[in-house]
Amino acid sequence: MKKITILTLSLFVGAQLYAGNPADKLFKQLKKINKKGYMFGHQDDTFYGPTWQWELNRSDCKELVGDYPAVMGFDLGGIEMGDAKDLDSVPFTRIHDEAVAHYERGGIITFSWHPRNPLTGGTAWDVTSDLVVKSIIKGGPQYAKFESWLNKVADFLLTIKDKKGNPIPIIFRPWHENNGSWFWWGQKLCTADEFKQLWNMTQDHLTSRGLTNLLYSYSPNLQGDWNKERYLERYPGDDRVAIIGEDAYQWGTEADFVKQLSADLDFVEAFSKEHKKLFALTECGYKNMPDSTWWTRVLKPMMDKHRLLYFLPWRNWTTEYFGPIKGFTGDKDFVELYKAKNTLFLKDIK
Ligand code: BMA
Repeated sequence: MKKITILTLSLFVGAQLYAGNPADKLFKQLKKINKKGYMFGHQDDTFYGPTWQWELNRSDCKELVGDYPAVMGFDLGGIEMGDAKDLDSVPFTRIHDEAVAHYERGGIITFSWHPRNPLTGGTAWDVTSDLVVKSIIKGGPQYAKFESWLNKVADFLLTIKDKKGNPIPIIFRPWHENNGSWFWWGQKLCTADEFKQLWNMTQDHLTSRGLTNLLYSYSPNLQGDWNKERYLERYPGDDRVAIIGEDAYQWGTEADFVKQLSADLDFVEAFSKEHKKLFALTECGYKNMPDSTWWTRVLKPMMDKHRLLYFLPWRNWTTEYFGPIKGFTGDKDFVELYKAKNTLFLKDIK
């Protein structure tokens, strides 16, 4: 009897492992891809560029190099309000369709979330109160309201399915840039404990809604002087994170950017190795590209020195663009980056 039970149990466990949940499968796929090099990703790639908006079947990346980004980024900001469009005016129906289409063509999908401020009603950047996180975690007056927001996120993410109705694996990176203090969940706006409660509550709630297809990325901002103690202060934990992300823009001088990003990449690479995670530049760029050689002269050499999973320049909007665009400064340089063996676009990961 005992033997039969053990046999049945091990067959069951074996079948579970074999089936694997979608997030585990994606992690394995990413590890394999990472052996070949690092992927190019782009936010809102197929929705608009500085010279066009909302047309179907367009992509600044494809128009420049003849291939789609391997990774496509989308944002959920506004879904919590029941809005039809995200904070950047992209209809959620379009986000849904494009996420599914990118998965069906063999690509990787990532979602960020710039939710409104649940206490003041302002935007994600409303940092007028340092009581926001405290107000939405257990025991807080906005707890029920925030749970209803998480339910709206879950409702939407649960619709991201393939043709057969199976959930599509997604890299989800909530509460990003939390070492800065420009979002209501930032460093000076909540304690480390409150931040971790927020992370856990988000993750546990989405899991309880059946979202086992999310691979979580913890994505602080460029710091320049990480050390273990500082990094671990708000790190949600090895059991809660699969990808160590970093958002890194060149806002100031090139020398400062290179110094800070080189130091951070060294740190996150070592940290990822020790904690068995992958790591990526989950947002990056140089606003409105003023430099014709930045991609291959500044960014690429730093990325080449590390086992990076992907880099994802932010959106190409009219007033602020971060990705490559045909006819714009840096386009020829980006083609050189594209041609390199270790830079991976959609066709390279299929
Ligand atoms: C920021 C800017 C904003 C945008 C937000 C969410 O970095 O690009 O204009 O609304 O990201 O995409």
